[in-house]
Amino acid sequence: MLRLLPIAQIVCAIVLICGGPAYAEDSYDLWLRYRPVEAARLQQYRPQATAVVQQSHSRTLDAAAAELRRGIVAMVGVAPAVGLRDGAILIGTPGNSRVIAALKLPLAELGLEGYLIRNSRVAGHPVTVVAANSDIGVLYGSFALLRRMQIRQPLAALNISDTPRLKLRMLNHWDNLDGSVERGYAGKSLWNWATLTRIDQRYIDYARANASIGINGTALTNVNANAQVLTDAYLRKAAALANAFRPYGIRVYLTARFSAPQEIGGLTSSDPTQPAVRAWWKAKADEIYRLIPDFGGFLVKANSEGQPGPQNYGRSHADGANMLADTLAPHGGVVLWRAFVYSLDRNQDRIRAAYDEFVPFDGKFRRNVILQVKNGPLDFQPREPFSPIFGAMPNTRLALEAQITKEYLGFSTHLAYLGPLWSEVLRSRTARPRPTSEVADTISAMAGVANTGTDRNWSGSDFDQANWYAFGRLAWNPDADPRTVAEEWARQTWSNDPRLVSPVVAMMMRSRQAVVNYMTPLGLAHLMGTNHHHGPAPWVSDQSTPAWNPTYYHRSDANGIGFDRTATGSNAIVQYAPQVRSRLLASEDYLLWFHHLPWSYRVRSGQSLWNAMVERYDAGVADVREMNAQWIALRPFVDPERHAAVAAKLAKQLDEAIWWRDASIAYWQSVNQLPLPKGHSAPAHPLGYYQALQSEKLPGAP
Ligand code: GCW
Repeated sequence: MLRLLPIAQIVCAIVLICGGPAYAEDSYDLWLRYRPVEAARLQQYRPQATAVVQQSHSRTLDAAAAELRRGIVAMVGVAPAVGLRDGAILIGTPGNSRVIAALKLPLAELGLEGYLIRNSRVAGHPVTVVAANSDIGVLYGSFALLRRMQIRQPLAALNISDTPRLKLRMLNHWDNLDGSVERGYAGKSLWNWATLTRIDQRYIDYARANASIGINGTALTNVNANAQVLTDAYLRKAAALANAFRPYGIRVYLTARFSAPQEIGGLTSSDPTQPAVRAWWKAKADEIYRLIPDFGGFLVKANSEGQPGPQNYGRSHADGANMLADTLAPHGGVVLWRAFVYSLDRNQDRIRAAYDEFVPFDGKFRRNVILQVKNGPLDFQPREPFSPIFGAMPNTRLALEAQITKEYLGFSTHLAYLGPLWSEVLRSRTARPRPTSEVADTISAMAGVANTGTDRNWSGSDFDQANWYAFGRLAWNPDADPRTVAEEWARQTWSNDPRLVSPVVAMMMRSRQAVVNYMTPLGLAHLMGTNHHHGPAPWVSDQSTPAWNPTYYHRSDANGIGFDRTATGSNAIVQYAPQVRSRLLASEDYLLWFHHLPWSYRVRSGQSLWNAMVERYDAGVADVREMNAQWIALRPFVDPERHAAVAAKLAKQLDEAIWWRDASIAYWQSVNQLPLPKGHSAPAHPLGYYQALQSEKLPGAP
């Protein structure tokens, strides 16, 4: 054995060097993999990607050209030339390319970020033109052209124009200065504050990935903010990142801790009405803009979950937001002021709080304040109705905050594609301010709580990359079909083989509802362990923090279950426009969100509520079982590295789905004493087992 070891090592080394697939996949390239095009398509692509032609230079234009070259050489196998010829790709704006100006393209409607891709003729040569009003539009168009190639669409007879519907499309990193990430499941923070201002390739690749999906802003730091980031040393580091991201159209934002004037400014108060406080913030804003001329602005969590804010001084959210906004306005910056506020009083309905707090201030915020509202009124649950603030503040700019990192949907372990969740919210009818309005019509921005970290695969799992991707695509076009987005992601990320594409898309499209079913069926919410937010804990009831407790939300007893938000209960339903109330109240997706019902209540199928719940738990587990089988069957079409990584996650997800189902059922049975419906097997363990497991007294949590 001992003598064999060196030989075994040599054999391993030889296999590593010579053997294996042409590409070792480590998931780092995200959806920008640019793998070689199959022979049939290659015949079409090669003559249409012979050169990349630019008539002037800027960092953004150069980045666009470099990306096209990188993609083309990898996909088509021939390095593109630089001069005009048949099959060239010509990139630019009328301002920086005489040839493009001469084409007199219809660019007027495209705004600053839109683009146009067209086949045309220049000096007798057939060419493809990627044109826009700005270099960043050209970059977006270049990525769009590469996407077409990656998903094997024809390059002939192109006449595409596209422009983002929302002006601001940003990531929010809940990254702390010590490198930890709040609710991060993909390693440490991407920002290495110790080595910054040095720019690592990873920052550039982050910017490329974001630009490829149209993200144009990034808040680097946690909303649970540390004032230190506003000190000179950190601002210089942030400026280095801003400089690296600038060519990719991404502006940097920072979180502003409301008590910063005291913490780092030596003042005795942070009262927003005090001249000294206002002067401090004004000087701070001026200092930031000297370092970062295109600084995006501040993101603020105030008077929420212990964060300081204007209410500490008897001032309103509007007082606080407007004071900061005034310091940024001369520089063109904005304040993103979060609406995530609530009290822990068990006699109040937590989900009413944000609306009650902010709607009276409609029209009272400065034009450069954007109120940032979570998609639902609670907190990123697997399913919630849309927040009633959307549509209710027509004189205030609103951002929709979505959570890409899956705090409540199984972290980076569970496969849950969030495209359908976000699309469901964005397409929800608010009936305000116009009868036909949908959530997407009421917002001018989207912010996504990022799922990125130092893990080689960026997002903690391969399939979580899809959520980053889908967030960008939906922020660009909230009407985009999440299935189409899933398919384009799958083709770019895995392969264009139809034997892979359709099962992968099918897995993705069923995955979010599966999570809803095994965690929080029929409108239930917030049933997880209350600190880590992972795993079932419907029994938790801590009198000191009621609005963080599952029992506060499900309100179950021997007679029934659910939170009555109709007129007989908290009446939160009146926060919605009258025209949408009946739809929300009638939806079984929100049944126990809005109603407290007896266990014997008959759902639409005719089953009792209890049997319907059990059926959903079973369906959720069955879906995950099938996703496992679907993935195993895909082994021939996926590289071994990524196949194994996903398979391991899915196996764990199945264990945890069963854990959720069994623990939930065991608990509900302890409450309602009802037998299980026919055909359903009893939970593997008694309730006490799951309770102990959740409090981590038992080893071997699933
Ligand atoms: O969902 C809760 C999270 C907190 C988070 C907070 C918020 C950043 O559990 O970790 O804090 O929401 O959105 O402010």
